Amino acid sequence: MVYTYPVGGRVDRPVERNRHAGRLDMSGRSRSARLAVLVAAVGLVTMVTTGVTADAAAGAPGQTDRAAAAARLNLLVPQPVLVRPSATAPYRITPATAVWVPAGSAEARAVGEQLAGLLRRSTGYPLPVWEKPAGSVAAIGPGIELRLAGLAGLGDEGYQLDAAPGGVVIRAAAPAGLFHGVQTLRQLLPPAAESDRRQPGPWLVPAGHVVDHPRYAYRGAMLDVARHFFGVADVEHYIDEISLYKINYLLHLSDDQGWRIAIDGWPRLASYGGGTEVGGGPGGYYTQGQFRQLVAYARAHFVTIVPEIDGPGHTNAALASYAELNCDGVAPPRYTGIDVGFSSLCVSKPVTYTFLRDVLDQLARLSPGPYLHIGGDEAHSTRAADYATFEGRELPIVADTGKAAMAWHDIAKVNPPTSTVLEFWGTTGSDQPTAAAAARGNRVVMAPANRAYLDQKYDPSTRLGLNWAGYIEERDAYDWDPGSYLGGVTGPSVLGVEAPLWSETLVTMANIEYLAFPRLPAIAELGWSPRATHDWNSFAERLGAQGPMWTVMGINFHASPQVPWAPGTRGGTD
Ligand code: TNX
Repeated sequence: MVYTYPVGGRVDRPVERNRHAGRLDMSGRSRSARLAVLVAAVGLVTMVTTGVTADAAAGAPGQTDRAAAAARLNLLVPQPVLVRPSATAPYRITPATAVWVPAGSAEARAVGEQLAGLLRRSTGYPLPVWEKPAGSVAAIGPGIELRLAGLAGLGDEGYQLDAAPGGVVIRAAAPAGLFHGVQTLRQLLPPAAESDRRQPGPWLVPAGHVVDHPRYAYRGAMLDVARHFFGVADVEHYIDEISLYKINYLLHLSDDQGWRIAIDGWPRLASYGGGTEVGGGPGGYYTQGQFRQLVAYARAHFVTIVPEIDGPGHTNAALASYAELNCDGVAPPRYTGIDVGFSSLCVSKPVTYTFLRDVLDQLARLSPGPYLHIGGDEAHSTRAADYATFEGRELPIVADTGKAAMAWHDIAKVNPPTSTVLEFWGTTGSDQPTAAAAARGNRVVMAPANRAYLDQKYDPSTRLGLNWAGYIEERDAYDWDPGSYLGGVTGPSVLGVEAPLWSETLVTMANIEYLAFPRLPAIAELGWSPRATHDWNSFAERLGAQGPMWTVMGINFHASPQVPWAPGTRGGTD
């Protein structure tokens, strides 16, 4: 197996926290010295593929390790479209393993860098990232190869993963597919691979073939940073966690208790309206630079930020910041409770629409995704006629920005244009206005509150969360079908699913994790996996196998009594 590569081709610099002494650091070497190192590396790789060096260096993996590796192929969440185990030996990551990426795709390279960076921490191996020139052919490996290649019917997010004794190849039509394939690979490795400290291994990837693509294009994990503010680092951490389960959309940015994004021309929205939160804490907001940073971080994890600015209700923070937005010209005090439905923008005032245009224009420019979420829910303080007037003026403002509007399904009653995506948060299987909108052509994201709301308590003993939609244990979160839950909203009318995490009771990242895990992976599986794979017992077993990995990652999760957690699982507390 011979590879060619560009002499002087870029070589990854291991991240600082890598403590491995013998790494291949190519920086500062002459061209010929670099070539020599590369040739030596190929020699090593050749020996590894013939099975010599690795076992001699680190001791051959025992039967238990091999059996555990083989089992992992059947313990993936979300369940892939097709998994075919192979009888051959697993692939073993060794000190000679390289991550190969296609030349000429910065995005694909970044995915390779992420994988290498993650595995360097736990394996201590150098894991250089090398570019493979277009046109070079090889069946498999050596090492782990990310390959951009058209694959019929898998779309941009689909991928194919092949693991054999000589290496692992992940193929996808686009970098998003490579990223999702890498998330699958992470679950194929032992849980210790997720450690941020060097672990003994062995690092076995079970031999087999996986073909995968999502059932739905939209798989959201809305996080409410308004009721309690969460800074950039927390949101990035949540992006790390949700993207492991192939979630691809995020974010709720304003509500009664807080306005969380700086808007040019309306400085008090953030400086005053962002200055508190539920319970009266200090709150906070993102500068536009920080928001750009979040967008970029999300993008690198193939997550799209959908900014939500709720209106005409859920707007007390804006009304408190600017008196002119109120019909009576008087700014209310800021609000730190958890009631809903008491605030409304002033529908009859022109300044309301100047404000909305300024906000939505700026957010549209900051957000590369296709949607702006405009809320529209629980406008109990806005008369029905005013609500229709308001949405009738706001929807064209969104259209002017070049984005499609997304809104809670309450907006269905005003016949929004068919480009408007409705997000269903009801708790019953029928909603006439939403069904009628679907019949007209609107698409719907399913987030039924009694199934998908991550902020609802698991059971009466859960300290965090609310329970207005009921208690939601793991099986409740998993055992429903987004494709048939709501009458008249089936087939192509369903754009996807979302797992909203409202933050009235959430103060810390540990709080977020406790409510999101293990229910977020349930909703993620509903969004990704084919309906034909739906099976509670299978899901519960596969979910149970995530426990040791979450334990290694330090995720503070609810060890649901409904799930057979694998040995090595340590649940968290709320
Ligand atoms: C309802 S349903 C809300 C949120 C609350 C949540 C609490 C919907 C679109 N809005 O404003 O935070 O309940 O569970």
